[in-house]
Amino acid sequence: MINTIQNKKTITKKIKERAIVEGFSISGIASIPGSSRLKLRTNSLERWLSSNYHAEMKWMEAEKRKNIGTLLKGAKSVLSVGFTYINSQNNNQNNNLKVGKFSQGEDYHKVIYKKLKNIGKWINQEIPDCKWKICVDTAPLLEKAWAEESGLGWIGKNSNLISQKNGSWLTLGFMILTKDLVPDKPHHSLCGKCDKCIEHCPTKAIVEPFVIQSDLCIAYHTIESREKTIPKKIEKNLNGWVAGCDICQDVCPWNKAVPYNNTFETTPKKWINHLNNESLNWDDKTWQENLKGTTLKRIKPWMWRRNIKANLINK
Ligand code: B12
Repeated sequence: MINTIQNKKTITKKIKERAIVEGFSISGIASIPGSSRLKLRTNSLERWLSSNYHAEMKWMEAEKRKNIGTLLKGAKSVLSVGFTYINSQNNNQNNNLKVGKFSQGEDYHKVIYKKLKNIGKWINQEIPDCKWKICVDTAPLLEKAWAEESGLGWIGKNSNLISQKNGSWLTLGFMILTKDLVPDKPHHSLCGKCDKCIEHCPTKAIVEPFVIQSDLCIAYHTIESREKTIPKKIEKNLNGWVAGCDICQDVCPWNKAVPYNNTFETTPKKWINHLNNESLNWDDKTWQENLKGTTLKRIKPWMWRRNIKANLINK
């Protein structure tokens, strides 16, 4: 019995260490089905959906999102990882047109997937009877809630997962496992009385602490919305944002002195720091070439033109 517990502890530690070796800045483990906190977060999702805060993102309604067990038969644990994307070459200060820092380098979906796959290969050797499944953003999973449950950090008032050491400049990745592992303790919130994110959001998209109304969020309108035009009340507050928005994270005190991850994966594509109105003349082929390898591919050339024009109207 003691041997089994010891073995479980050792393998848990090794998996988390592998994640750091692969280049993640944080890693943690949660047990499925999770604590009562996870039930609360799932209720929050229900409330969010019934308030229509997902706007046109109908895919957010997938029932599976409420039950991680449906993603892998026999799932017992989750490995959660955070990939730091902030790079000392990110420059949104003096730019005419701005792009969210999470999307300035290599496509984080691919970067995280590749690293997790390496961990998977290692698991195949070490625990051959363990099945695993990788989820990065696109699977119906309440990612921030599971990251919080795994002890990576807490869900901040801006609704992003914040780590005490690494702030919120993290994209998240998950590996669901059929192996029973030792869970980490969920992190408690350290936002305290700070409301900077709520106060600084120019479109008042944080309608109450922790809750984003997507159709008020600049990130939603510039990345997700397929509407032909951007609503006037958003348009006049764009202030240069053409793809995503970092305001609620830029003002967060937990992001003030966090370590950079200056790797090729996070280095901004050259064109991003020089993006200006001339890009309106780029044809679709030029856009495709520039967007290659980045997560910005999701934004179609016509949407870039829509977003840039919307910025110009208020110049
Ligand atoms: C839909 C979506 C969006 C939408 C909606 C945003 C949102 N907050 O839901 C839009 C397009 C607006 C968006 C924007 C961005 N996104 Co986004 N998005 C997602 C996605 C696909 C689902 C999020 C979700 O489940 N929303 C549903 C609602 C119910 O969840 P929620 O806001 O997280 O609500 C939680 C809190 O309210 C909390 N809660 C409720 N009550 C209480 C009370 C207390 C006390 C506490 C502590 C918490 C709490 O519980 C809820 C459920 O977990 C995830 C990937 C995934 N599969 O999870 C990425 C994800 C959240 N996005 C991400 C990123 C990077 C962004 C942007 C920063 C990009 C940018 N620079 O523009 C912005 C940030 C905007 C913001 N402040 O949220 C990262 C966030 C990483 C991190 N550190 O947290 C994720 C995790 C993708 C990834 N794999 O890395 N996104």
